[in-house]
Amino acid sequence: MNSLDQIVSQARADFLAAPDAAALENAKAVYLGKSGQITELMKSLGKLAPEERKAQGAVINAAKTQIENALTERRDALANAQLQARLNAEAIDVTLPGRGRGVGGIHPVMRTWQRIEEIFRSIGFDVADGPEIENDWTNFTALNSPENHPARSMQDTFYVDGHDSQGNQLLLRTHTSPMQVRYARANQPPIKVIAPGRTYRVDSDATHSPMFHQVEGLWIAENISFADLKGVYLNFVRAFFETDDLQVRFRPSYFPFTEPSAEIDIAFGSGPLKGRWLEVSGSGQVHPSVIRNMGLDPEKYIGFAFGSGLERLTMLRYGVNDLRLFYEGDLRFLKQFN
Ligand code: 2NL
Repeated sequence: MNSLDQIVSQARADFLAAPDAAALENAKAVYLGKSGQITELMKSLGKLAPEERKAQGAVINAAKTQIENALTERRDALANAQLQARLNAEAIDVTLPGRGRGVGGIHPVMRTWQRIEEIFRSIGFDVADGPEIENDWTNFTALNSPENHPARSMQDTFYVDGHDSQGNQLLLRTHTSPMQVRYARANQPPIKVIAPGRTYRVDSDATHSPMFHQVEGLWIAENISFADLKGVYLNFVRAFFETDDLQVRFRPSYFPFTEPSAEIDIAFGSGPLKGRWLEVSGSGQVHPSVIRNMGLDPEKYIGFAFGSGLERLTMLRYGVNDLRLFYEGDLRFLKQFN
């Protein structure tokens, strides 16, 4: 074997031994680089006689081509091996079922909210929606809550820094009644409206959450009586709990914004809660001062109102025994309602 053949076969061996692209380029330099063996042989051609130079040049060129081919071959092999390794590492089992996209659901309290709107709309009530950041006049004063009432204390109500354009202190509404006041001031009687929504109180334990939901109802007209409130509420609870086997009872109570006032209790005729009186709402005839704060004449108009907690209604309807379950976002709980 002449020395050129040796160079070619050594180059082949070196290229094959190169484990990666960088090593291969280093190996290439030994033969084809600026002072590589083939390059040096080419340079030495200049010292030969023209005849010899031509013959020798052709032989060196042939060797160079062989080395270049071996280099290309090894480059392709290394690139293929690298691609194959990546494909193996990132292997995807296309036969696996897709992960899918979880289907959202409606929160049980929101479900109650929607059902209540539907039921009251069906008997001619409008649905009113308004600000959760209220002012103390609309939330308290207009509703006959005296300046020194404990509900107005820093301990019971979330106050917001700042005042509205009338100079009234801002706060998070403690009930949805202020929306009823707004609605009554903006509409002419007869008024039939419910105001469902989020409300806030400084209260947090097993049966109280600082944020909870209420629905209040208001009916103002010239000739209505407590019997109308009773009829509306009975119709509501029978529709809401999907049973006529249910009794309603009004028990005397006190609220600053109603006089007289009553708690509304219900009792199911069957089921796990059968025969137990359950408190579901406060209610009453709207206090004359409150009617006046709505811009109406209490000698002409009479109003009836009620207020119920959406969490409470939801717990009774579905048999949920802990209020906190509504706020934990635990899918094992929430999934049961969808
Ligand atoms: C409760 C008590 C009640 C009302 C809410 C009301 C609204 C206006 C005027 C008069 Cl604008 N009253 N709402 C009346 C009586 C009771 O709710 O503790 N609910 C859970």
